[in-house]
Amino acid sequence: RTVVLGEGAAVLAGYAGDRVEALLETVATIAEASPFRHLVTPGGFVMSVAMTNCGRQGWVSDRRGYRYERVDPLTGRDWPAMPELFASLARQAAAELGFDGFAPDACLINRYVAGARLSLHQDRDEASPEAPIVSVSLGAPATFLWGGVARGERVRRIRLGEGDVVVWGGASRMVFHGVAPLHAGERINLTFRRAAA
Ligand code: MD5
Ligand code: FE
Repeated sequence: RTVVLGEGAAVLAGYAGDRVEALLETVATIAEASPFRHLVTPGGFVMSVAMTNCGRQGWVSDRRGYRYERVDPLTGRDWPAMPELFASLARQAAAELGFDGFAPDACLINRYVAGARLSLHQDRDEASPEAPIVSVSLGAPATFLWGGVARGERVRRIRLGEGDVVVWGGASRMVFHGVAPLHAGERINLTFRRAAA
């Protein structure tokens, strides 16, 4: 089932289907090599969401700013490689919306526990904004906040559950978005991006 959110954006409900269990096992393996950690924003706040990455590029934040790095600053080693299971799911989901040939070089992995949230923001640290972003929800359900291309616009609330895949491309790529505080349980979100040109 596909729910169109806007131009270039849609929820593919349950799209991860029977791949969910293998995805979660793979996340655990990645986190053994590059553990989840709470990053600090440039403003000095500790993020409530814990993060790690896989792929050639990883998104990081510290007092100096937001950026992609080839080396995990926590371990001093490259981020774990992008598993084919991840890359193929992201490529297939993007193609459902007409974004053929999506080749993500970064997968940001977000872990939410009760109370964790992601405030309204745009994803603008990528050098290839013409590429979509694909997100995969695992574990506990969450309320996704979806605004407009300007910060003041009305925000819609969209419930995302396990196995739901969302593709954001085209005119929807730069919309403001966030995640409401998680009620209970644990939620993992995979976010596939094309970070380098
Ligand atoms: C999450 N993560 O559920 C969300 C899903 C992040 C982040 O926002 O930056 O890690 S990704 C949702 C997303 C990405 C890019 C564009 C849009 C949504 N959008 O246009 O709404 O942990
Ligand atoms: Fe985002």
